[in-house]
Amino acid sequence: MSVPRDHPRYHSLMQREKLARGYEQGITVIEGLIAHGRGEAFDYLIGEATAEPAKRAIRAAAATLLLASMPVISVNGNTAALCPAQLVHLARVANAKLEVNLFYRSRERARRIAAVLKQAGAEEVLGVEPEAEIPNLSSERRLVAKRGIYSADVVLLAIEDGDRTEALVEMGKRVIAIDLNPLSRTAQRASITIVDEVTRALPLLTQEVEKLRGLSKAQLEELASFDNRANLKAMLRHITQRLSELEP
Ligand code: PTJ
Repeated sequence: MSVPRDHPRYHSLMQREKLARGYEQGITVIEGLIAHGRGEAFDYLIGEATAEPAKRAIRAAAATLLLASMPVISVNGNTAALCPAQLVHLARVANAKLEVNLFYRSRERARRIAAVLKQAGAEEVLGVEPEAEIPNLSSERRLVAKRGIYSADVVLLAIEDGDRTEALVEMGKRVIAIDLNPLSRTAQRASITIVDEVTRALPLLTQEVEKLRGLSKAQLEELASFDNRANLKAMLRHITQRLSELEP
């Protein structure tokens, strides 16, 4: 790796390296690199740290995962390159299934992503040979596993375009989204949006699931009830506040 450890933006540059390597290995698509750049810009505005509204969303998401009867974590080319071990760890702790779901789908890429997750410790990865379709969705993301996303009551996704989020919500599922852009369609349509960088949010979410595990159903239901719109507004206020403080 060519990034010196003492570089002030080491972490950010390493993320880029992981995605560039993911691209070379046929895991991430080139469009995914552009999507990451948009995420980086929003992360600057947020302050490259988990903001209070994101922490509240993480708590609601953890409670929702614990209440779920069939939670599924959806994995794409960006998340597979950035954080396969974190995805596998969360799946284990939350008793969730892992499913590959791609916008730019090819069987070969789905297979490679499943192999990356297995290398990171996953026992089973769904979605390589999808047998079901999400209704009212024309993109390749409609192709899902019957005993995975198709039947899930809760779906966690990250770095995703808005169409599938909408279609999943229309199917009656609760969607937990991790997206740095509070204005994106995914952020606006999801049931719970964690506006945070995916590799920061996943370990916090995993810790929170572990922390809340002992709570009663009623306590979890209270934490899981969440006003996503109000929380997104709080996130926008956080950004506005930061910008006004940074004003020269
Ligand atoms: O691997 P595939 O074929 O499924 O393709 C995946 C991409 C990323 C190309 C596809 O989902 C896409 O085009 O996504 P969008 O529509 O560009 O949306 C990505 C969203 O994720 C944007 O709102 C970004 O701000 C946000 N984002 C980017 N990087 C991160 C992020 N959010 C959290 N953490 C990040 N690291």
